[in-house]
Amino acid sequence: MIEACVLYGVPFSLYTGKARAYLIKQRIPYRELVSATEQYFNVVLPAVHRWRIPTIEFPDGTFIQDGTIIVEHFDKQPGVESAVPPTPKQKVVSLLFDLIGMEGLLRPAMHYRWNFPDDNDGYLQQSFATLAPPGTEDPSAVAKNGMERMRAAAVAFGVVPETFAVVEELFEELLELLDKHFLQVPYLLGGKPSLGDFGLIAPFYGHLSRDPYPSSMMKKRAPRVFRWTERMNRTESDMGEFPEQKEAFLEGDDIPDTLKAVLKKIGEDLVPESKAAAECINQWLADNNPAAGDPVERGVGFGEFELRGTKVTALAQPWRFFLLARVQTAFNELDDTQRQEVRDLMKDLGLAPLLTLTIDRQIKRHDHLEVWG
Ligand SMILES: N[C@@H](CCC(=O)N[C@@H](CS)C(=O)NCC(=O)O)C(=O)O
Repeated sequence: MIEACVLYGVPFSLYTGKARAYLIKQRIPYRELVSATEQYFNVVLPAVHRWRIPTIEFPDGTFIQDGTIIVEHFDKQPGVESAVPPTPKQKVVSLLFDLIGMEGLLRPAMHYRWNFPDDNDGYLQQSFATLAPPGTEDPSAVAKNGMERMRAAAVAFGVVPETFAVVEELFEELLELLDKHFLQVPYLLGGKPSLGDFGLIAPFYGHLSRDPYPSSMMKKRAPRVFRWTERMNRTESDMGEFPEQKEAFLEGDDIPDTLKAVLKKIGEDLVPESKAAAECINQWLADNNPAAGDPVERGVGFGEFELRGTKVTALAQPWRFFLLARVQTAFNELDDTQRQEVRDLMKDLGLAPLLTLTIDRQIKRHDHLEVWG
């Protein structure tokens, strides 16, 4: 039995959505608190060095900051059934969806939050005011500052008026394909959530299913995707629409055609952006040659790529390659026959470049921070 921990996070946070869904689905006892508490500022922050959510505080006074590391920690505990599928294709696809959720859908998540102010801003103001530290005289001023910062972040991720049309076009197509998939199965890979579901829920819960504009759009255009976002936040399997479905991953290492279509669509954006980011980060590494142990910044310049004829300029985030390296490690650990099967699948989906794309230095974690290896 795992003793209850505290999850510092807020409902509207993208990354918290992954850790929360994992804790709920795995029935790990936890209590969620906003990070605007005396305890967070006086005890947690000095230990983890930066204000970030999600952060876990264990009863013994230790911490984990970062949703991916949180999930990895719990997923290895005795008595917890791992969310990583055991079979080759499902394992790689699951890790890929984790990357997609953490990095690949930031543009739509930010666009639909920040560029529909008439629908969203009142709601976001009350949400961001909950981040005000204890004793703040004017929480609405804290909200305003936080919102301005995040609106600027949306621009850094490549959401500018010139790209609105292509971001919307791709997202609408993705919603339609996901809706078709969730007509067939309740979770990405069958009757229980995999690591990929936990990654994908991050943009889909905190932003896209809750903020008024995209929430209404999702309910109208892709009601089954909305149902999956509900399902991912309930302890039971919540798949009454699928009375015959076993609580298990699909048999035979199957990747259904409906999911292949989703991955192909996402690849249109994920592959060129990852290539552009790798090029930019490698140039930065050559120019700056950070010492081993130096902190890794969230972004180190901007990658440029084309999406359906539109130029996109987006922050090159090294963390993307920490996540991609996990996909590649899982692939490299397979035997020759399995590797060939996965390679064929990835080729078919237009995602093969992701199996070999790397940056020139490793990213490690030390004392809660990302550092250059
Ligand atoms: N890689 C981290 C990213 C966490 C993150 O950026 N969280 C946002 C809130 S959704 C945050 O704390 N932003 C504050 C900041 O970066 O200053 C994870 O996966 O947990």
